[in-house]
Amino acid sequence: MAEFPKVSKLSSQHQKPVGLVLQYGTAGFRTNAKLLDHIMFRMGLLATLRSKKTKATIGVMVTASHNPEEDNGVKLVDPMGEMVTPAWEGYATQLANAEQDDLLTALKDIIEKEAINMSQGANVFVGKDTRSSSAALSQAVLDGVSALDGHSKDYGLVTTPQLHYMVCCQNTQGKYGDATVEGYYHKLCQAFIQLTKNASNCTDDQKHLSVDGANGIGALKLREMESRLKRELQISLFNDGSKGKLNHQCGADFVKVQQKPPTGLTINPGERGCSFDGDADRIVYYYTDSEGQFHLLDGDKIATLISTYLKELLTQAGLDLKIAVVQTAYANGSSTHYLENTMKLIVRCAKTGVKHLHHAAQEFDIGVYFEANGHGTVLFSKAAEEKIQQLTEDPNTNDERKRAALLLQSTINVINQTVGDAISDMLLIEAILTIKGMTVQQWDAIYSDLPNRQLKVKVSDRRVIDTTDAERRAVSPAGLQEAIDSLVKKYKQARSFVRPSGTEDVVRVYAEAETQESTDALAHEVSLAVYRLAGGVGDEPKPLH
Ligand code: 16G
Ligand code: MG
Repeated sequence: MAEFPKVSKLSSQHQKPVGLVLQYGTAGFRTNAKLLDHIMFRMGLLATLRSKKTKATIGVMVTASHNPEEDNGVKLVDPMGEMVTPAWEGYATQLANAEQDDLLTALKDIIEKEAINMSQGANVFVGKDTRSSSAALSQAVLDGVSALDGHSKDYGLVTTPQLHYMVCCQNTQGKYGDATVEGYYHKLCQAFIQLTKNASNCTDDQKHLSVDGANGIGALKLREMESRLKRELQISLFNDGSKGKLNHQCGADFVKVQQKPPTGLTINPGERGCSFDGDADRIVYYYTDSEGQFHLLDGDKIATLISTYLKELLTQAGLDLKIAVVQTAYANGSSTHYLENTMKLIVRCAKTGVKHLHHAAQEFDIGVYFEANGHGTVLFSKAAEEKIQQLTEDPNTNDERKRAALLLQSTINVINQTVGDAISDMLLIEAILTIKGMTVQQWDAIYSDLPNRQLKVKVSDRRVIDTTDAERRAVSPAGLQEAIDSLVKKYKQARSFVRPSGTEDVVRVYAEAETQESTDALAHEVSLAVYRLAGGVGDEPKPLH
């Protein structure tokens, strides 16, 4: 096999710190930016191999999403814009952790295992977020691609979903859209304008939305597209990165975890606002009522709004398509209950992490998937898209059915089906509220969340916890699930589960119940059970009150 002199030469400029071990986590590598130079170079190599293997364009996004500014990370994007397949996540970890002298061996190992034809061409799209470390790190990715003589295109500053979109457009020869930022704006804004143009009952007040850009890339990109929406949607953009620090006291993660508005954003009572995260693949909505009470509309509320709207349109269009909602164990029990029992929708539960939900949603004609934290999108099968298209062209369709089919078609175009996308989700939500003439309060009133609580427990090795049933039940350590079951029985409408985090060295505990008091008591008791049965370290968890 070849000796890759260029890899040897360039990799010496991107040396791995001896002994450093990092894992390709739930959504890529993520840690302090100072530790990532060699990882980026090697992901450039790996993306090039993946491109040769798939004979398609592969994406590499440099971002650490909602993490602090000092961190950075990298995500790999597969040909249809989805996240890289699990076997290659394993290769990513192997390649990342090979000591400097073993790099070529690790590389050859992957080439052999995957029987990669090295004379095949390669093409890699690279994007980055606004972190100060991102420029040098994305250059390291580009170096990795050139070390294997791959072709690369540097998109510079883009949101994570924009890069996913570019990859999909490129590999579908433009069928999904133009692989340019301009093409992305054009497709989404056109669809949004189509959707909202006939909504007569929308006042100027209702057209106003405050957006918290988390001082990140989403703010920059929203600024670029804002003028195209002006008449239909009036955006006030806060935390646009001009002064504040990325993700600091703002952004979707802050708002969801703290259950309070981001700093730096002012909205009047009753007005709606939304927050993006640091790479704009996540969104949550909120408002404050006249008593000053904060109301969060998270991924579960978003999934409910979208699936209800789609189901109504399918009925109006007379289309028999199988629609389902995919959630995770973190979905509020009230949302699941409402979707199953009132909306009569199919609901599936998947493991935490976008790739798992995405995969589950692909099994339906229309799969609406959202994590409670605001990651999500809608997938339409090819067959569903074709049926909708046919209906819009059918001369025998009556007006009501045609209108519904046209709305469905524009809905498909406003959605970024490759991955959850804060900008696209925002446009879809705004369009639905406009079409339905619905206020944020009415949306919020569809169902009431059960009180819930999340806690973290430190244990010596979180891998002792193994789960099943989409993380809803623990199979090890022995006795833990039984302990949780008997604690849950003490409270009304209660539910609780534990799982090892995929991004932090902790065990996460979730509890919900009829009242906040019983929820907090349950969360604490389950934390104690984890601490005692799964090797807790440090002080025992203390009661919340
Ligand atoms: C990652 C995932 C997110 C998931 C979270 C869980 C993507 C793009 N991101 O951020 O979906 O909710 O991990 O973190 O898939 P945890 O395992 O620490 O609870
Ligand atoms: Mg993100």
